[in-house]
Amino acid sequence: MIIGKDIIDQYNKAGIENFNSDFDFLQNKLTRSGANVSEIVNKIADFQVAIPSWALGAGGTRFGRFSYGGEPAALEQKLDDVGLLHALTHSAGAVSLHIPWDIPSDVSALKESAKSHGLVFDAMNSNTFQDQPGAQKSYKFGSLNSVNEDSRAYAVEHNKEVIRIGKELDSKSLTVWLADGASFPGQLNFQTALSNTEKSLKEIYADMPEDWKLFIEYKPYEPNFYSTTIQDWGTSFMLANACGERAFTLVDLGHHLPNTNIEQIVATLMYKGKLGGFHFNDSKYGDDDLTVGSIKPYALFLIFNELVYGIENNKNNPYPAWMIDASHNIKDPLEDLLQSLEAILIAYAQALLVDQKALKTAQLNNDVVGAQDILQNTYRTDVRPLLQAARLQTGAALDPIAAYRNLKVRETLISERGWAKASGL
Ligand SMILES: [Mn+2]
Repeated sequence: MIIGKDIIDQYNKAGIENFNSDFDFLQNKLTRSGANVSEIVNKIADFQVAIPSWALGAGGTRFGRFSYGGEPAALEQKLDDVGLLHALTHSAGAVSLHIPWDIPSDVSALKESAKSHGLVFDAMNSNTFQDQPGAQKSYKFGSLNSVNEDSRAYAVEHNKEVIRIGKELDSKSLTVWLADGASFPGQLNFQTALSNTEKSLKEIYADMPEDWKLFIEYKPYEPNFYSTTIQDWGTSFMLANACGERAFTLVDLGHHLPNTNIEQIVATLMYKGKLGGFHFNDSKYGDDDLTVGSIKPYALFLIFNELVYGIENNKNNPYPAWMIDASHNIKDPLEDLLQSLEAILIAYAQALLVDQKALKTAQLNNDVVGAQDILQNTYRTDVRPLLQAARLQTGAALDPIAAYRNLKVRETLISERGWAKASGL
């Protein structure tokens, strides 16, 4: 299924009058307070978030998985789904592949398909957290950190293969997330595990083309429940520094213990020019991978406030690679991703509206009440008409979820692909 611009334009007609009235109201209000509304709308229109190939079908838990009708069965269909999201929002202009789940059989055909949807290939993801059918070495007791030299070499070689495939697709970065760790005290020597990981990552880093970046993700626990070798931002930061200047830390919102101050981690990493990538999701308890902004929207805003500050003030930090890393267990995966994109852009728009000059003055005067008011007044502004203006400008849908339902996208996918999940997710 392909949603053409003419269909979206036609659909938008019904909502244009309400939009104009909502936008005029907000524009007047924001202009009065000194905001440059058209500049902000342009920034929202430019903001692109990568969709990972594994988020397009129903996820699951360790207890089970409930399939969703019309799920993509092959890589080409996954690209088509991201294309649908991009047509509706014009903010999902990149796809992030996972090897070996997404090994392309025909690279040039895949690149052609991506181009037709207006998509680029973002960071490549390696997988050393499970053994593949026919694997010659096992990762059961670790991959890059393994005490077994053969398993380490096997895992390093896999990452090199991911780089090779990524090069063919014009990707420019590799994300490494490791499940490596221990489930019981005494199982691993912490220092040996860390040293092996560092050596392995340096080998992978040395294999990357000059214009590639390495993103090192961290996570405190799960699947190992006693220790994880790259457990926190500090360990990732240390390893990135050990690898070199094109290695960076990647922050995944769900990879923190409860109540961690993630906005402060973001600020610290950007201050040192080491925040490379960012994975969006939300959680109540652990790495729940829920829809972005569904549980802690204010925390998301505070994080974006630091991201925007860092983008504007820390020129030593590269522009971060954005990706949604969520799992949809009961919702329509595409509707869930549309909700996540909306939440991301709302937080981004609000962060762009923070009066940084007034905030700095309040901070210099130790005006605690004033500083809090500046942030909360912005957070309490309904910025959705700005998102709609950006979408109208780029030919996307005024209300992507309503358009998705109105155009019967899921029903069409089910009729095209059927109910049964074939493979590949
Ligand atoms: Mn992640």
